[in-house]
Amino acid sequence: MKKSFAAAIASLLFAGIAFAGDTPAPPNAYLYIGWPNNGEVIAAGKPFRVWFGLRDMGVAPKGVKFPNTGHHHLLIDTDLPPMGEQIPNDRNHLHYGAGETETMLELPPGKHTLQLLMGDENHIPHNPPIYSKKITIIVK
Ligand SMILES: [Cu+2]
Repeated sequence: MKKSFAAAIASLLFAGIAFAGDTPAPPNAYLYIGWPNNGEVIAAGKPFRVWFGLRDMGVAPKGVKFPNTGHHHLLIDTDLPPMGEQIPNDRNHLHYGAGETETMLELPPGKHTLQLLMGDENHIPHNPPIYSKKITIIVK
């Protein structure tokens, strides 16, 4: 009994260290993709606008430490990255470090997933992490 309680505490501590950054998220922050909608069919061969929706949290550029803010990351065709470290910077993880709240995107024909994830001034997800639902779009 005593041992399992200790193990539970240890696993909670481990989870806290491994799966979240140090920057607190505002309590009611809500992140969503304003457009496209889940299941949207998009014309191939031309850029489309992705609108980043965020409530009860502010946007600040990368490198700027200010309470209750972060900057947007768009995850394309990938799952959420590890929450305790810097969000990767590659073609599947786009950073909007200037404080952008929308972007133009062009994707090859096919099914794609989009998901937003907030990162702090050092590109590390907040605690708890603030991310949107993952949506699927069809480009054709
Ligand atoms: Cu970033």
